[in-house]
Amino acid sequence: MILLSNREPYSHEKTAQGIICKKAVGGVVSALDPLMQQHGGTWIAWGSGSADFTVCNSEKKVLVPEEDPKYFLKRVHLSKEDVENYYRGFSNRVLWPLFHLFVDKMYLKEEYWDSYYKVNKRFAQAAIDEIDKNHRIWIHDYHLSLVPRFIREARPNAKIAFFWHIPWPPWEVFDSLPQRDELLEGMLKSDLIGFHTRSYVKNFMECASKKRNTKVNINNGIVTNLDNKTKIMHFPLGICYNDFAHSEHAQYASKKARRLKIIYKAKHLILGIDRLDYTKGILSRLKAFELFLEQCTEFRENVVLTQVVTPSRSRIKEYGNMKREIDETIGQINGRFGTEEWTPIKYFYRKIPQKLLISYYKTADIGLLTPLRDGMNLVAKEYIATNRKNGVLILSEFAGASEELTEAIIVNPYDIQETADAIKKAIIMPIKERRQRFKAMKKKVKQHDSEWWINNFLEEWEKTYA
Ligand code: GDG
Repeated sequence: MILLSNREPYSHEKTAQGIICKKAVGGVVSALDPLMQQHGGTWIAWGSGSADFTVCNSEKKVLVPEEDPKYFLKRVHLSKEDVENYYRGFSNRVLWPLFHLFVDKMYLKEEYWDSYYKVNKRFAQAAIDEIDKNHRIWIHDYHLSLVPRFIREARPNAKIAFFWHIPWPPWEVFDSLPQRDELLEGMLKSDLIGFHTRSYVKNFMECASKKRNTKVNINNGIVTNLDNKTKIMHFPLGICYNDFAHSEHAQYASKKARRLKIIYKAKHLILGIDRLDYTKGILSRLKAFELFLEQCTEFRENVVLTQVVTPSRSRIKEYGNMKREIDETIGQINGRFGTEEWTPIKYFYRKIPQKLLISYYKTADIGLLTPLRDGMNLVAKEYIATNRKNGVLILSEFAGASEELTEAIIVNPYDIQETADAIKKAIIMPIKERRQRFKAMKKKVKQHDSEWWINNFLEEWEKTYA
């Protein structure tokens, strides 16, 4: 297997104690690292750690995991300009907003596209240098949409698949991208393209149908672009269920969870965990919580919202502004409703350790995850896998996960009143109903875990060559 993604699964960092190897956290690495460890091969990614190239050999490769090496991590070097233009620019200021339907946040600049094109070529070359006829090449996410094309040009018979982790928008939105043709052309050199949900598949097919020299067959999910046939399917990404339900931190987490409940003096603990991003709907959620406190006076002093915001992309201006707005809104709400004994919102702006994350998942009575748009939202699945209290999930209808987790209380996150009502509904929900909904969701999260996702994807990929 040759796997390509922008972010690397392990980074090497210079510290006062010497060079240390850090594993990246997050759903994608948790799903794909075991696959690579099992099959071996090469994972190609941006070498972003401060000591990444110090530990690599002359081919920019290092064996990972450090303690029990199983596969090669091959690093692609990005200059400061590449990071600014390919990563922060085209990937995160053009594709990210547009594909999450925030068209007016899209910021176009010529250097962005030039750099995206060049860096995609560099990633492709790093793969081309490795390929032999038995290899499978699996490319991940919106940073690398042109890579299939560059690889196909050099290796016409290569076996190439792509997985797109963010939403795919309807044609009327995709249409606004000046490089829409290049993007489709790049991706359609894959044999298989996967998305999280049926609706993203439908949108993609519609966009492909507008392209010249392209035929779309809705019935069998095949798009034919010139000589190339690509199968388009949905594969909802699952989590590594056991890492959450039977976590190695279980003992610590149970103890901590009990303490959290006492420290917070909360009869009802609500949890929100998000990367700092306008797509995650943090501000609308805070406004909904404020409205709930305003209208449902009987629950004041009994409810605490714990909101963890993980720093992300802080060097992009909008993100810095949004952080300030979140800080201010939380200050206002706590100032308005808080008492000597009770703070309505406990707010953490940092990445919390995994064992604390598990403690919160375990003990929260309500998971409040209301992104304005989200490819999947793995936090929702992690909460259900870990929770021990028949927790109620309030989930945005615009998160990919809502296609599967239909027993959640599904809300339109733009509708502040509906979200406030959902908080009340979750608090007063009879235990029997909580149990039923929770059990049904847990079953799905357990069955459709990351291993199921990978096997399903690999099987369908194999079928494309039958
Ligand atoms: C993209 C798409 C799609 C978060 N804060 C902490 C922490 N996390 C971990 C969670 C979870 C992951 O990060 C976040 O995953 P999400 O899926 O919720 O969101 P994105 O990062 O935006 O991911 C998304 C995903 O790709 C996969 O395809 O679902 O739609 O946007 O695993 O646990 N982990 C720790 N501390 C934190 O503070 N330890």
